[in-house]
Amino acid sequence: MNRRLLGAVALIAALAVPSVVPAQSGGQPMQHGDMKSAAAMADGEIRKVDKSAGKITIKHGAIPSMDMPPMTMVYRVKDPTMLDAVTQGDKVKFVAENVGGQFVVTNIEPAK
Ligand SMILES: [Cu+2]
Repeated sequence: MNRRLLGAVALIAALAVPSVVPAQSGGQPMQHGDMKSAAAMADGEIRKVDKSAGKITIKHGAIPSMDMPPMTMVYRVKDPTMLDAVTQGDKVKFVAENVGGQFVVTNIEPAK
């Protein structure tokens, strides 16, 4: 058996093991089965909706996955029809992605 190949396989196996995230007090319980979207949702409040530009201003809480502290910022939206569902002042939960340096909201829903 090729030793270099074995080493590579071991490395890939090590990288595939998810890192252990310390439990945060006061956080919401993890939901198994839908971890992808559950982990990425951020809390926010709509400050401005610009339908013609396809942009939305959100005051949001910390987003650890994007290394962002709480702030108010402008996002583009993935689909302009998403802006029809929100109004200034709404409390929302949303998912954002960094696409080539631009922050794009890919999902948004009313906060309960
Ligand atoms: Cu931000």
